[in-house]
Amino acid sequence: MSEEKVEEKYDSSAIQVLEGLEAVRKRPGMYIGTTDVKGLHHLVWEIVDNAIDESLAGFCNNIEIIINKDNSITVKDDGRGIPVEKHKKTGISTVETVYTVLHAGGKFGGGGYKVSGGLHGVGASVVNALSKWVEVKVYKDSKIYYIKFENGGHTVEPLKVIGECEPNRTGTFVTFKPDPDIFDTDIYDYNTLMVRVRELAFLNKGLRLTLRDDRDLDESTGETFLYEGGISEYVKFINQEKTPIHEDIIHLEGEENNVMFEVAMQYNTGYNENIYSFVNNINTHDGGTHEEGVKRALTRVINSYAKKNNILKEKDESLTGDDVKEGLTMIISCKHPNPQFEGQTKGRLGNSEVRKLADSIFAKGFEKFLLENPSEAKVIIEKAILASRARHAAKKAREITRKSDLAVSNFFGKLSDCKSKDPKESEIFIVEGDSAGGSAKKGRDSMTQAILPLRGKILNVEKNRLDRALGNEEIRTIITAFGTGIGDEFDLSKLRYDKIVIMTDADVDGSHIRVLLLTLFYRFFRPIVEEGHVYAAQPPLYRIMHGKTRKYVLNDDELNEYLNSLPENIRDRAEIARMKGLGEMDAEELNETTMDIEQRTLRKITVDDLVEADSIFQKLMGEEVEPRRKFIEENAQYVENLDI
Ligand code: 28F
Repeated sequence: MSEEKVEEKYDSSAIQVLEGLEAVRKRPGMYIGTTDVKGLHHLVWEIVDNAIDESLAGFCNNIEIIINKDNSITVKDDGRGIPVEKHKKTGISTVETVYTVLHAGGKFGGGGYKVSGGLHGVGASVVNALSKWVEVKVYKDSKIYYIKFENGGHTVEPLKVIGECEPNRTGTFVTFKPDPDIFDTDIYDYNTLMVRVRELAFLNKGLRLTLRDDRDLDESTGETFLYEGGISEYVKFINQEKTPIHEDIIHLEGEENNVMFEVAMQYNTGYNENIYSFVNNINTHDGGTHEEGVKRALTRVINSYAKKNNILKEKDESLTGDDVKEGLTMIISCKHPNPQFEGQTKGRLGNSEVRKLADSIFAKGFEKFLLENPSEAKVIIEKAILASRARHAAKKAREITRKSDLAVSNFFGKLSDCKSKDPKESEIFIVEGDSAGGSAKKGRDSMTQAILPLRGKILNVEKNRLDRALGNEEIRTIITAFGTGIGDEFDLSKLRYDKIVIMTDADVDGSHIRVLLLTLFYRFFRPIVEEGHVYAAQPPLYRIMHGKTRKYVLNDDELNEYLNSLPENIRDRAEIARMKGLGEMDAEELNETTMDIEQRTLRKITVDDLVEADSIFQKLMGEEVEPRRKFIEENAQYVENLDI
């Protein structure tokens, strides 16, 4: 093609490039979901996914992620290196094409959710569009190539060779700085990155992932994750604070019409199911056909094995899906060339053909395991039978609860309900003890604020099944007050309050009650937490008096900030009192500091990372005392700092 031809071609595609990236800057949410802290972290995953794709292709074994001092991010891989020769369609190098031409397969764009697994560089141009600058280095053919983009993807340093490297050294290094004009925050959170990097290591066995934080002035911190055992090690990790009921982690895998399918599972003595499923490393929080196929097969295989081996009598009722999932930790990982994601957050796999495929691969493998391990099979089935008996007992207990509590005055004796019957404006404050209950009743707005004083400690539901929980007076009162029912009868639309505020003291005792309540909500009322109805009240820690002014502050930082804001002479005379607890605040103080909608500060409790939250609950509420004692000592105020 003659020079001017290429020239003219380049202009037209150059315009298309800028229009494409401009579109991303105009509506970033279309491509990365949000521009809050979640969107900021999503940029990292777009680049890391491209390195992971190079690993899936079999050419990359190491990926390094570095948080630089300026909160820019560097991602390095030792793959083949993005091709540098001219791209036939665009007339510019492939690496520049990958970073400047918007691909149709973007997230929420054409073709639904971001398709990873082999389609290199899908998200790279989106990251470029939303970055202040991006630098790419490619190591290949004994050379180091370099290209730089600025202000949303403009090429400011065209591709050039900047050095030599050893002939067998290949890879791609990308550094980008998110554009502060696009994102609410540009501060990266190490823990957020760590949890997902660790998960990617579990999901991609044998791939080494290193995360390093160079922002701390004197020393950089970092961790390396490498799991040869893949998702079996993920199950072991989740079960580390639990007590397994069979030694080995069961691992099954299979492939049918180039869909890869893998399951790892292990039962523990607990009562909760921890089942996490993934498609092409994407966490399908809302499940989908892969999960449904496995669960269907699990129930069928366990029932048929139990009947065949006379562990269940013919006349016995079959075990349900819930019975066979009690205490089960399971990771399902599916690799699919053309996944269809459904739902608001694209967290559900929709491909219908996967249901049967998952069912048959799982059933074959699990049947084989049960036949080859009769003693493990017996232990697993007996646990499901116990769960089934508890389910029947819970049903009976619930019947008793419904009849007795609603009628018996003792329930209403406990709850000081609000006058309004409109859930949208109603709030319920759960307080510890009658003294706090007393001042809360006096200090509240009785139109919209209900008070539920807890007299005793509520049961630790982490260590008890639903039927035991229903035997606990305090828990029955909470269930009746919420109005939603519990367990498989739970109905969020019946929730009688928009806000459920845990108002306990900031001391260890108060934190313990808060954790017991959170465990109860997390285990048996999870949608209430997921929908953001649960809050922790933030009672003040200090009262500062000077002249007629009374100022309350939540913590040490606010105390220093307020004192520094006072003129020298007033500051010296100010009287600072540390608040002992809610119980010794009078009604007016409690109202103006902690309850009054205009003045209070509530911390919303969100279940953001199930695995993390689950392991924290395990530490605090599980059987093993050691992890709990250590953890509470370290984090007595943990709920203040942790959005669980
Ligand atoms: C730090 C981020 O982006 N790594 C990548 C490759 C390797 C190839 C490639 C990428 C255009 C669309 C094919 C090399 N040699 N790390 C990364 N490594 N992209 S992105 O190709 C992109 C082409 O698909 C590559 C031979 N084949 C592919």
